[in-house]
Amino acid sequence: MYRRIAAATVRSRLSVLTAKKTAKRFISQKASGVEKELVFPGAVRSQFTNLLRFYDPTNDKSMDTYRCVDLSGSPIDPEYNPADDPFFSQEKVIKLYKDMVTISILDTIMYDAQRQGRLSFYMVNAGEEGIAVGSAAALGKDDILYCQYREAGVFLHRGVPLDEMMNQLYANEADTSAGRQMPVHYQSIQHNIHPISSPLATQIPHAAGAAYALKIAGKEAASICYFGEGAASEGDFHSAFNIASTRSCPVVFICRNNGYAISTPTLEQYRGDGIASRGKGYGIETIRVDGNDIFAVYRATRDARKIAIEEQRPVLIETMSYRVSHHSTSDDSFAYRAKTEVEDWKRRDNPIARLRKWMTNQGYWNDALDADTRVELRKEVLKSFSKAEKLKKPAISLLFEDVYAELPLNLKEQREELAEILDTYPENYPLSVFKNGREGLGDK
Ligand SMILES: Cc1ncc(C[n+]2csc(CCOP(=O)(O)OP(=O)(O)O)c2C)c(N)n1
Ligand SMILES: [Mg+2]
Repeated sequence: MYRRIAAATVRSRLSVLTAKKTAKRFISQKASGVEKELVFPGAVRSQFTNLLRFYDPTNDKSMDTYRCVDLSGSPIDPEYNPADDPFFSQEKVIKLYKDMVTISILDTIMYDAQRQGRLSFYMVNAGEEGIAVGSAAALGKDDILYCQYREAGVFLHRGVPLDEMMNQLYANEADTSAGRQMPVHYQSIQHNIHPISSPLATQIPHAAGAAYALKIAGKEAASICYFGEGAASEGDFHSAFNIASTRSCPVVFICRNNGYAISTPTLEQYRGDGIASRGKGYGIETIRVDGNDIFAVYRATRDARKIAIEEQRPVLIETMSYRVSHHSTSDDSFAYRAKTEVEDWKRRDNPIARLRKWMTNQGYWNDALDADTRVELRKEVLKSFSKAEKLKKPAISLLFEDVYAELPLNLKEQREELAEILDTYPENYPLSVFKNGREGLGDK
């Protein structure tokens, strides 16, 4: 059962840990007698050998990939059957399924809308809906979340309204990021999800730092960090993993390994055993799971979160998937991968089809229900879409606000200059699309 730990217990445990560490540090500096070997402080568990052998990691067995439901939707874990897990009531499973389907419908509509020039950019989640929704289902409301950009399901499942996501995509006057971010850079203060940041991997050290803060404050919550396997090539990944490990930070790292970093396939990104082997390298407990199996993702995240909070240390989950879509609307992936490769994946397996098979086996679902549900969800997405599209763009004054408490001289000058240009050439600037039009900038 889940062990609850009070803030005071965490704090006292931390001070004991610090005291023990200090004591240990002194002992390891001392010789422990002539008859005993000295232990090198840099590898205290290493044994001496008289054989000169280079360690070759390519001889290691690759880390297993955990799944509890197979391609046909049948349970295969002798120790765990989702049908017996009280968490997966019929109602709950249908909610998980609907969230995944909603994201996939959102993807289709927004991808096409971008192609029609109605928004500037979009990134689809196809093939990775199970990772986002399944992991989000295992999190607590006080957990602090950091996403990359292909985790729309996390936002939706955590309760961020579709309207709010759509407002962000349209960068309209109701957008919580005030129209200052690219589309798909969602955020939600209310749901403890930090804004998505375009420069890759910046969220990883942030998440490690937030976890350290949670530890110091003795909070019963974890920091949760999503990133792609490509982002794991950044220096930020390595510094974050090392600080999280050495400071024992309660953070769950969730890597989505979808086989590509834009056009670079994983075969060209690394030679090791995926990203999981790096967790091992940093002394972080690690599991690799099948990202198409929402139950496996949920279960791994639930257990990882428990370890992070109860044992106050980081955990890595490498979720395996395949990026079915182009990287973004700015990419044409058929320039670097075969269409047949993508078609094969689409046909063989995906998280939505897998859960649907399981639900059908359970008698929870059938084709008619599925068709009706999809029609309903499509209507909901389209309703949000047309509401967001009708709203105006944010007021122009927001170009200058929210950075300094008081506008510095150089920005005041730029603002005056902009006002002058807008007033001189009104025919070239259709200000009616912005909230309060020209008035939205204020006086010169
Ligand atoms: C610092 C930085 N370098 C490069 C980019 C350009 N870029 C955006 S996404 C991406 C690939 C990331 O791949 P991965 O982390 O595997 O995520 P995926 O797109 O596969 O979900 C790159 C190189 C960037 N945004 N930031
Ligand atoms: Mg990737």
